[in-house]
Amino acid sequence: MAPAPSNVAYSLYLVTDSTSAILGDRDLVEVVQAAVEGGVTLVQYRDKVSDTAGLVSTAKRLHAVTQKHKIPLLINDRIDVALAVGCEGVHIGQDDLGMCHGSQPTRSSSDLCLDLPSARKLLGGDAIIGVTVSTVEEAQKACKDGADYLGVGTMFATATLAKVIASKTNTKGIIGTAGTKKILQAIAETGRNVRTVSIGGINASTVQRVLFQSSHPKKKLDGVAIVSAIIAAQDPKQAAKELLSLVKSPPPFAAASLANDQKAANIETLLERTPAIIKEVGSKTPLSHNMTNLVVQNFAANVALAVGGSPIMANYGEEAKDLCKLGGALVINMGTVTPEGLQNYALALKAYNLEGGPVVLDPVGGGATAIRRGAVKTLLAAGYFDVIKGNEGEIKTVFGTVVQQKGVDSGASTLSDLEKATLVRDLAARERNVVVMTGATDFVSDGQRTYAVKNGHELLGRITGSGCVLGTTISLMLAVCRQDKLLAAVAGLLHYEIAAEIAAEREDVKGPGTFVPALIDELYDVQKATSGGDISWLKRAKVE
Ligand code: 3NM
Repeated sequence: MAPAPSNVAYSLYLVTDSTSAILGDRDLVEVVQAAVEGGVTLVQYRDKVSDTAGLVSTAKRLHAVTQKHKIPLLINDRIDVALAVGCEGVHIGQDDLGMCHGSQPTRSSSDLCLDLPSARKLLGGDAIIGVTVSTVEEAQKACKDGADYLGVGTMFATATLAKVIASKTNTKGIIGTAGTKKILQAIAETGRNVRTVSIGGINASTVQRVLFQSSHPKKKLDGVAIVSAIIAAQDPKQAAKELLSLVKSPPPFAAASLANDQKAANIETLLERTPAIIKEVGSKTPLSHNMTNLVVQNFAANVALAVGGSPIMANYGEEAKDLCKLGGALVINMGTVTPEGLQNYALALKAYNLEGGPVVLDPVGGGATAIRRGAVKTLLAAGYFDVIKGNEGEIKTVFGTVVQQKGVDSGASTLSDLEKATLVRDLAARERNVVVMTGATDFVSDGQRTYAVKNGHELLGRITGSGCVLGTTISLMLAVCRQDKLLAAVAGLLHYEIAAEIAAEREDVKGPGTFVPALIDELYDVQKATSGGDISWLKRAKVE
């Protein structure tokens, strides 16, 4: 017996595909059997090509497999097939809710695909009925109509979807982890216990991040639905086994995080713990792997050295496979972005994510051109960033607000301090990371703790790359403090901005030109002093 609807495990939901591009010339039932042996917890038979007799015959064979393993079998859209087979339920795709009869070549007017309430009437209260949703409104309606679970998507662009629904008129949007989180929140607010899986482009390298980043404090995904990463795998059993074990463990970049009650809970603890981090950078000289723009390469390498780290300016993505194992951190700075550069960033990001090595995103000039807005989206979909650091224009762009930056300048601020703090907090909560927004006052948040740092100097705005090298500084702090990323970001901000203040006050600093070498000197001095136990510079800290 398959479990009752309320006890179904949604962790690893296999959705089948019968097109040769994915299945090849293999027998679908054998592939599904292998996947079920590997640990799939639920199967949906989705076949847009066979006629009704073929569907019923294959569904019966599949049902024999799933029954043996005591997991449910659902049929995509075709209630008549589910009834004929006596399986556990159906999945109703949004595209099918409004166009049940006859618009697809293989579908005839006698095929039975219905809306949810009608399906429920026919199948009864014990049947499992799921619906595909890609918007908050669709999710709210499906919850109200009594869905047992929702397939939330499309997570990432997927070749499978393109092939499967190419003939449909209503193609769905790519909603990513941010869109999924909004839907989860809306479901939580309905007060109904409707289960959820994410679908679209999910595979072994994305699954943990999907579960981690989509998660809303009030509702998590119950699992993931997968087509090609299992059906098209050479060894579907092994693929399912690996995916199930990934679903059940946190991603490497989250594994090291301290429990909330162990993190620096207020300004006093943040300031107290800052010197130890700076000192550790000095003693460990961690690697700061910079994939950065043409303008600041030399400056960033000098700053990394002055702060106590060991820089490498490696823009070739393949190198990250080795570099990510050296205990350092990566900075992806998308200034002077090129198509090839973007591919390299995505490769490196993946390597660091797999290893759990911290990554800083600096979305330089993200709101300046359509290409850079696109690059921001590509990078956010490509992997997880532990810290996103940018000016107001850049952070707004990452959040999804359309702004027009003039080059890499932030542009005039349109936000009050409270609005800035809210933006930074909301973006950090959405991405489940740390966001730093620079300006006259810098704002930093991990979605729960939000601080304003009022250190720094006007001369930082008069030299090129001052924001970029802050990213490099923060990367070094992150390399030694993975457990509390907010603390690492604050330590980096304070080291950098207070050194800038001290440099700007020096008598030999006459303007931007003399400020640059003085800044490098003072970054070095703050490191040296702190490592020697002198933390008097920290008295200048203005954090609130
Ligand atoms: N439905 P893969 S995405 C069947 O967004 C299906 O509703 C989707 O295939 C939706 O795991 C999709 O190979 C295909 O990316 C998912």
